[in-house]
Amino acid sequence: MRPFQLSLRFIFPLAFVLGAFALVMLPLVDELTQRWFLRDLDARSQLLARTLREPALDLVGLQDAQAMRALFDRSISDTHVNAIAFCDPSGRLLYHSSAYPAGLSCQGRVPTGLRVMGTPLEQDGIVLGKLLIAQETGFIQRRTDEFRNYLLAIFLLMFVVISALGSWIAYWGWQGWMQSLKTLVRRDSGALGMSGAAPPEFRPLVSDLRALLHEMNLERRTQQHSPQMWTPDKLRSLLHDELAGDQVLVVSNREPYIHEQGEHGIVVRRPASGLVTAVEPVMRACSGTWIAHGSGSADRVTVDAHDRVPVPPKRPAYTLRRVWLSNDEERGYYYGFSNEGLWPLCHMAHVRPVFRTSDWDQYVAVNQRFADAVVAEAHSDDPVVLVQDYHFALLPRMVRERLPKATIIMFWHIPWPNPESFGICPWREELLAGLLGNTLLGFHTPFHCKNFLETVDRYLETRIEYDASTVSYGGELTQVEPYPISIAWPEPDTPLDVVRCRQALRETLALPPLHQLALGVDRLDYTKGIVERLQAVERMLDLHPEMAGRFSLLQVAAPSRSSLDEYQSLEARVRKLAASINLKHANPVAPPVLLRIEHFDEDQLAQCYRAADVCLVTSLHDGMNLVAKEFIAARDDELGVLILSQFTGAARELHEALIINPYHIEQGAQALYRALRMPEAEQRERMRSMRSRVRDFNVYRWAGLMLLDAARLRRRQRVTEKIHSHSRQALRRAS
Ligand code: ADQ
Repeated sequence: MRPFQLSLRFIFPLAFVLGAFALVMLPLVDELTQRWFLRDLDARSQLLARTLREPALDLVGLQDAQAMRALFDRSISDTHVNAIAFCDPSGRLLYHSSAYPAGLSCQGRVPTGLRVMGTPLEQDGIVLGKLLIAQETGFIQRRTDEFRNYLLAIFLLMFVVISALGSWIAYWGWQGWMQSLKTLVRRDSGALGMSGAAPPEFRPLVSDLRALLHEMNLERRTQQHSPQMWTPDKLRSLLHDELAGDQVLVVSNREPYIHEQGEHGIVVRRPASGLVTAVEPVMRACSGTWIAHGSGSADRVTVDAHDRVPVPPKRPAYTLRRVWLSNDEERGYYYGFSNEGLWPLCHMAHVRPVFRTSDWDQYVAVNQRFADAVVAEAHSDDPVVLVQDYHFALLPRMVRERLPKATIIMFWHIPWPNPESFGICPWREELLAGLLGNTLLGFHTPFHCKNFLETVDRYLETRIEYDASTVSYGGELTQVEPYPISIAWPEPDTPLDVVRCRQALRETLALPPLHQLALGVDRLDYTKGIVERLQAVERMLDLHPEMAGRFSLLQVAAPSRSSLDEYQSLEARVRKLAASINLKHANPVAPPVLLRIEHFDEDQLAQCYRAADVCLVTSLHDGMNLVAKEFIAARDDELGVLILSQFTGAARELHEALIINPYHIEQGAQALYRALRMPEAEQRERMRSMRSRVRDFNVYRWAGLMLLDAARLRRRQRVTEKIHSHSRQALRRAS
């Protein structure tokens, strides 16, 4: 197919050039042949006149009309000569051949289809008259037409032969080129630098390819054998080595720092968001620009004239560029399409997605606004753009159209559903086409990647290489890979030790010092399984009533998307359920459920993680869940038990947690009871193993692997461009 397309590239110009040539040439050739034939006729007439001169003069002298006619008739028998006549000097017709056309006269009148030549006949300087020789010209047009047809046929034949020859050369050239390239790559990937001499036409590419393959091999070995090397410094040096001088732009809906108007002035708040938790360390390391929605009440007064503000406020390391959204835009794009449509669509939590055309319109418009901001912030035509999450499914293609050379990496922080579930979205094709504007598209797990590839396969006309995990769409390639997200491993100088945290938190909550505490930390979202968690607590207390007064669940839930009905009713349901459990298992020591619907700061959360005996993560569906990893990272005493839903991405990594099905309330209750009674030795064994994994597979590794892949794809793109330009030159030489 490819060689055929290549041939078409020169067949069309060839047809055009030959056609134009024929168009110009044919009238010229017509004129030329006609002129040749006429000249030929005139020459014949002159010759005939010279031949007739002597006998004709004799017969004029004898005035023998009969002999003259016989002479003329003999001369016209086997030529194109139509008639011969003799006129006297006064223009009177004296003699003529038997055939004599009616319109022909001695005064110069010539009927159409004849060419007449008059030759004066002189004797001793006296003009005796004029010999008229009339020849037919009809055959000239016939022959010119014939000649033109031959010429056209020759042009056509030339076109067919050149095209066939060209296609054949292109086909074999392409085959040979591909074959040699394959051999070269195979040979080089097998034994770097050990290969024999490359064919001369590949020599310009060999060193590039070798360098590329060498780096890839080294990289693979580094990743396989030394995962613990991922630190902020390593990430920084990776950015420096691999993307030296390249600009990094992050796009997300949520901003990493929100300026709010407080009672005593402006305060800075960090949002409760897994995405911000994960991406912030990357930006600190690479000093790029983060483009996000300015949602805080004091955001506008803290930016400069270009809507930029340096962050983090205490020690600025990168730039935050804020994009302003109207209430309508925010309602349609964020609350509407993103959170009432895509969020439930991608999470199997039995909440039905709502799709409205007006929301979709705002989603398209806001994606375009952010894409414009990316283009405006880009200093070069090939920045590295890191797009975050489901709010910007259309943005990658919009940016790709304006900056075709950009390396666009998108991470989809939530699960990707199966093709049937995704298929209910009325704009599924548009969303998929938007996502295929990415150079690299990342999900948390291989399962989400597989779902995505199958969805693309179902709804778009693409070429998918499952082995290589790539999608080819509209001539562009998107690499789809799993990158399990993680957290930054805490600094060793964490302020309070576990014993002090336990004491402090129990005092704050008015609990006895040895009171057992389970912890839930979430955004207040129906996917987090908070209701199911409370039901498991209730069931555990039903089964083990002796635990009432010795155990409580501290549920910290950050208000989220509270303007949506679904979230309001969830909050009401959680509050009601907590109150009813507290009533049912009321005791003089402590309520079984301590519900805090509020945002905690970093230190408060760290204290909770370190003070808890058990952490409950019971999501009904979750891309990864960073709370599970934060809990593990906080436990430098190597104690504490993690109960983890099997429907989180984290469950694929943290096998030593107590894995449960959150829908199965009994199972949750049993796991909770088991966790509360787990011996310290077992806790330590489990926690140690999980800590080592989370420390090694931290957020720097997540970002590092993605950026390494991006750098690899960038190099590949450059090599591909070289190969293309090289093959274009080779083809040009061949044809
Ligand atoms: P989220 O749905 O926001 O993230 P999660 O991964 O658990 O879910 O991250 C929540 C973050 O918010 C954590 O860093 C946590 O500490 C913080 N947080 C939660 N409750 C809080 C509270 N009350 N006060 C303060 N902070 C609080 C999405 C996907 C996840 C994916 C992440 C990262 O839904 O599946 O793991 O992105 O990709």
